[in-house]
Amino acid sequence: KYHLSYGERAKQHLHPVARRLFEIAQEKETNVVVSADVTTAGELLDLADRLGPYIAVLKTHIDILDNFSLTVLEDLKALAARHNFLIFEDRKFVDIGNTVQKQYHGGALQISSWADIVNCTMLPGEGIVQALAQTAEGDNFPYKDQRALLILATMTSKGSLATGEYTKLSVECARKYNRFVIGFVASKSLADVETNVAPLENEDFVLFTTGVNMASKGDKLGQQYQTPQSAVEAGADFIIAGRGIYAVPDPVASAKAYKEEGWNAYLRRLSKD
Ligand code: UP6
Repeated sequence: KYHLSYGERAKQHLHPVARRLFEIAQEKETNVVVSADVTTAGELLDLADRLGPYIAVLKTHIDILDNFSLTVLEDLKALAARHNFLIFEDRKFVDIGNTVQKQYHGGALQISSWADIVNCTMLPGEGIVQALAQTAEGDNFPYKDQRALLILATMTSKGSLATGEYTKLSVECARKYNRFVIGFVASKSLADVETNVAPLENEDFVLFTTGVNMASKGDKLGQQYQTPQSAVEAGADFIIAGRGIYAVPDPVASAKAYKEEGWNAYLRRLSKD
């Protein structure tokens, strides 16, 4: 679907969360996701408020907050509503079905109550997706149709084992559970991955790409970066940047720069196909 605009994809998509995501991207003219990996509630809310106008999604690791409390999430939700962005908790669920259901819905972090989008790894096999989908599609789930899952299909860290069979199972499970799974986190398009599950009719999975940085090639702990432009050229619909945006003297200026590069690359992709 790379030849379609976000607005067109918003109209056609069957999943309400994907529709909202594309609508936001189109309206705000941004495909930027900021990975707000700061460790205090104050910094997180401050970033959300200042960067909110320039992003489509705010990605959190809520368990890295030193001073976590559930009230932070009320404030975060209010900022998401004010600035019109979605919240993606980068929880990377990785356990048996019975456990991830409890980690997702309820628990200390109440993730299902505030995160529009969550993600999981495929290491445990199909059951993890089945379990999360079962929770989200259950009759008693209060946020029905307002929640979505991304599958972590590849990783950006050096020596990652999220390749081959792992990535193949990611695509297969996205197809099998497409009422909850809206896409992937991966470094490039997965359109060429050979699978044993045929593509769906009008399939339109959303691709989020992490490891995006305009000024660095990587860090000392194995992270590997590409630029917003190369990510979009490789198939990213949304570019996720953390330190490139928040760990610089002027995060607002940086968010604007990523927005511009990401959006221009998207426009070029549209005009090419
Ligand atoms: N992330 C990756 N690579 C992956 C999956 N997730 O970097 O394969 C996440 C990290 C971090 C963010 O957990 O929150 O994306 C990247 O941050 P950075 O831009 O500061 O490197």
